[in-house]
Amino acid sequence: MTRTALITGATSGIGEAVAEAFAKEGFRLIITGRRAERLNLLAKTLNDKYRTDILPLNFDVRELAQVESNLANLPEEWKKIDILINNAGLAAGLSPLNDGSIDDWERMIDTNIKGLLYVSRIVSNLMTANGGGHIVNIGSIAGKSAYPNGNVYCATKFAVDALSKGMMMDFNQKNIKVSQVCPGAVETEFSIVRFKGDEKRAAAVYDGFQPLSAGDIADVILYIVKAPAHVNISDVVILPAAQASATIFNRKQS
Ligand code: NDP
Ligand code: 8X3
Repeated sequence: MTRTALITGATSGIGEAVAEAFAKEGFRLIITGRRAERLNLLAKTLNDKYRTDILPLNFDVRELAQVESNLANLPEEWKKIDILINNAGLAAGLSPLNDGSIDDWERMIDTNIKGLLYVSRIVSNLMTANGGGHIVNIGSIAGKSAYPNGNVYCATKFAVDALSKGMMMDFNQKNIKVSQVCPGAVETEFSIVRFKGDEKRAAAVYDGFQPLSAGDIADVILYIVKAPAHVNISDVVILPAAQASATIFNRKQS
């Protein structure tokens, strides 16, 4: 039977690559993000290319009222969500805690933790009503090990790690699988967002080694959601071959 997946943050990077991989697989998709133009273009492109039904929902995961009005009132034919990919997220800034921007902290906490919670609460209830489902949270190597100046971003991803474990326990009796995928360095818009549009500083993050692509992460997520019903791949760390920890990279100087 055709499965339906909801992917948050599908307007770029990992979320967009997952949307393409899932559409190619024939899944029906609910895709979300704040940038409406990109979202609608992606929906049209994937629909034209793969002929699968796509519902674009334009909202900010930080705004509870927007999350509720979009997800609690889904059209009847979209209420059976089989897979939720909690992907929307960001890092903002990279500085010692004493120099940190309160606004950056709030953006990260509100998006990466509270947004994931708002979406998961509603969708897990829909899944329960439909007899089960599969939630995949996008954590990070930053949620396994903190690194200098990463303080609040790392804390939000440690929270995702804890929530993934807690959700797996809470949903164990509800036939909802919970998985977490924790990437290392993936070249997306992530660093451009972190450094507030400074493309040179963002590019330097990936200097001298081959980072992961968003497609590499999408491949892993597709594998996880296609595992047999009795199998849950609960926690995956995926790193570039040149990365050995949150801070150790084998960079070749050119
Ligand atoms: P991108 O910046 O390319 O994509 C982030 C996505 O999140 C965009 O689609 C963006 O959409 C969406 N998003 C951000 N804030 C909000 C919000 N408030 N409401 C709704 N959507 C939002 O980065 P990545 O693809 O790399 O990041 C995806 C996830 O992967 C994040 O959770 C990130 O922490 C995680 N990750 C990334 C790694 C990397 O190295 N790139 C490594 C490990 C984890 P829009 O702006 O349109 O709202
Ligand atoms: C993104 C990876 O190491 O830049 O979560 O924090 S890192």
